Amino acid sequence: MSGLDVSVFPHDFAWGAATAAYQIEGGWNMDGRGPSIWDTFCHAKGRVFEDHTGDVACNSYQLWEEDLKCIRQLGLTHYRLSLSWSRLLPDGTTNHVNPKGVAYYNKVIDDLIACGVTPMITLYHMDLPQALQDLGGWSSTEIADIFESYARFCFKTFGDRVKLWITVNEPYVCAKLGHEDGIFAPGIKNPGISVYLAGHNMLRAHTKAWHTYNTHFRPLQAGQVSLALNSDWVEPLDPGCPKDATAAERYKDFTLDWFACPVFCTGDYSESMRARIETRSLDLGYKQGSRLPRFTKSEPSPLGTADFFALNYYTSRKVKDLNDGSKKNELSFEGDQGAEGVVDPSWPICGVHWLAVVPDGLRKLLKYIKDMYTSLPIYITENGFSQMGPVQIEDADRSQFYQDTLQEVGKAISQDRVNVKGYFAWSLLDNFEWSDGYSVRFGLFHVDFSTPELKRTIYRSGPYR
Ligand code: PNW
Repeated sequence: MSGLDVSVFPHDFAWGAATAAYQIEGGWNMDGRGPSIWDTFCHAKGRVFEDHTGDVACNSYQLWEEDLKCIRQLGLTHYRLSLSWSRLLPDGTTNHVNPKGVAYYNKVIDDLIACGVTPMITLYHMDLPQALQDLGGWSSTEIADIFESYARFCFKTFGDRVKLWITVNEPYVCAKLGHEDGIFAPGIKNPGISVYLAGHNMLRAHTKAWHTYNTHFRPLQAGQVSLALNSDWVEPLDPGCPKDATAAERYKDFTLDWFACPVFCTGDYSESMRARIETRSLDLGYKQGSRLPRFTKSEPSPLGTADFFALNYYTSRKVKDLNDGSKKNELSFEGDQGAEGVVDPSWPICGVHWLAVVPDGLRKLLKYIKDMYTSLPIYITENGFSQMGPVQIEDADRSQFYQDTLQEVGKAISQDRVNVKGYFAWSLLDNFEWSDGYSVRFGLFHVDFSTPELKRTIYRSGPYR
């Protein structure tokens, strides 16, 4: 890519692209794969744009070699993919292992390594085995131990070759969109309650998996494990208004800090988040104990359970106070948060409505993470730009986006001294964009979903650096 000064990036910088199993694989019922919550969610009509499903998606289950060609064509050093839990363990437990699932991922990993591409593997990217949802899913206490067994199985099976692991991708999005808003699988709308329970159990699951790796696998395999946290960069809407300033702090409490504080700061949720939820529970007459669960002494602490910081960054927000707004007396996550993130009118929107393009927000967020949370290396595990409407292979705007963004990452490295180790563009391919189906395209490669060949064509922005 022209114009970008790559000399500020370390020579061993990870230049990657990311995908997720349900979004690309298809083969939803092939070779013994069990159903996941996204199969169920999509097959129930009326939940996803035009009832699109991931049944076939990019058919990466059968067309992996095509994906590998794309990865090689871009000259990527790293590829981030996720494992379909129910392809490996159809009922979610290690009681039944699907050998064809194991063989598929073994081939993917071996091919990547043979081509000099380092795999980064996500264990959980939104697609819980349906059999586990039937037992209560992320709302059940038992899920943490079941996840730990799954993680142990994956470390044992693939960890001789895989050295970079993400346990859970975006616990915020899974908890909030899946258990509060109900617009992601499993489609639960139980405002103000399930969201905290699901988030808590994801943290417990992550913690157990990290400890298992640390104790039993790290000595032999010498890899690194983290969880991927999504965050916007946020500032008060009116910096001169104290209410907006407090609201911006609350916004952070309930988004990045919700997960980052337990893992990187204290081993627990922040005092301010806890106090806020407790006060509002009392005020609203909610008497069934704390809506924000507690970590217990009988389990390992989440503190220190990350070997690097994995950040998914897409956009920024200006935050305004909502404390006295319409949600004041509502038992809900947004009521608890008492803050609303708005888009600055000067920010361009790309494709999806929520994605305002703010490259310098990434630089600010990287510095903030270094200052507030950790001096560990940071991988940007997702960042991207979407397209809607007519396909534009000549996507000059997206090329510009990558150039601007990487410029900002370069400044974070050279001027702010943030230890950024890698950048993964979301996504290698146009794919199944959750509730938006195939109407939103994030790929470095276009995929022609109208024909069974699912032909991949490089966008102009594909060679993003
Ligand atoms: C991330 N939102 O999710 C995911 O990790 C990817 O699987 C996904 O394709 C990508 O971002 C692009 O959306 C998000 O509504 C899903 O704000 C939804 C939101 C943000 C991130």
